[in-house]
Amino acid sequence: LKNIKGVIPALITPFDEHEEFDENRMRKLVNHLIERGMDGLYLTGSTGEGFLMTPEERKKVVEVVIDEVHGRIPVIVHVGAISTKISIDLAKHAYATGADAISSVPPFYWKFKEENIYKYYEAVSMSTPLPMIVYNVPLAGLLGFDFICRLANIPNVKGVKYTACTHQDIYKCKDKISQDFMVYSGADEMAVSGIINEADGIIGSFYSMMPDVFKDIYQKVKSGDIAGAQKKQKIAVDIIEASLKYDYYAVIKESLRWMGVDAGYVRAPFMNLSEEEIKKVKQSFKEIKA
Ligand code: HMN
Repeated sequence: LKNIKGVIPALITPFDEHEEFDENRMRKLVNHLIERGMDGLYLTGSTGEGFLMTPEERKKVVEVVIDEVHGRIPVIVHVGAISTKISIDLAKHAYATGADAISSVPPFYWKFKEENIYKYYEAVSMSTPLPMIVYNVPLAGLLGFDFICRLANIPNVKGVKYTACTHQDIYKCKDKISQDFMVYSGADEMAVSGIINEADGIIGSFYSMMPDVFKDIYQKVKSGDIAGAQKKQKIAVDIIEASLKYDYYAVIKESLRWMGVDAGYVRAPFMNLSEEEIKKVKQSFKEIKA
């Protein structure tokens, strides 16, 4: 995992007007993000609407992206599902297709006990030689610092995607587990904080929409220009908060369209923006002061 650092968009999945995966739009988006200097891609996670797709559809997305990336940047495949069996199948497929790493949310919905979650990560991680990035995200149930340290004992668990707000645990993971244990900060609103707290990279939804802004933020923090980074972060927060009023994967897709990259539509139950909403979003973005 040590070569996977920097700004990593959690890739949206473009669907067409009939909610079918749109391979051509995906290929164009991938090239756009590589041209903007993105350091890796994170596929079929929450942002990729992974839980709304069948395993076969998820596999197709992975195949198309890995083919289009063609080794230019690392690809992390989110293989999380509630069923260990499905996740293992997705993990094996990711490995066979040429992914650089896998990642997974813990099994969710039934509020599984720590032991179930440990066994899940152990089985999925050990089903391929790929490094596994465990995922600490409020939506799926937070893992907690001590449990992350325990999961790090599983040989292939090499990092964590950290979307909780307790950012002190980012550097604590590195200090307690190992400096080689990779931590990716997952809250886009707190990218500066994540990097200051020693995250190796940032993985998030809005990096597809604002790749240049976050690349600049990342480089500024790394070079010690915290004030400059924070100035940009504040603008990004305003844009993110304006987007969160809607189904924001739809806002990301819509705004990519304004920028000349047609990223398609969302899949129900997410909702695309109405004409009226598009006007409102554009207006609220215009009102944000740089
Ligand atoms: C993924 O799994 O696709 C994302 O990487 C998750 C990512 O951390 C995002 N979190 C969620 O979607 C819950 C953030 O980028 C988030 O969208 C952003 O911080 C806005 O709140």
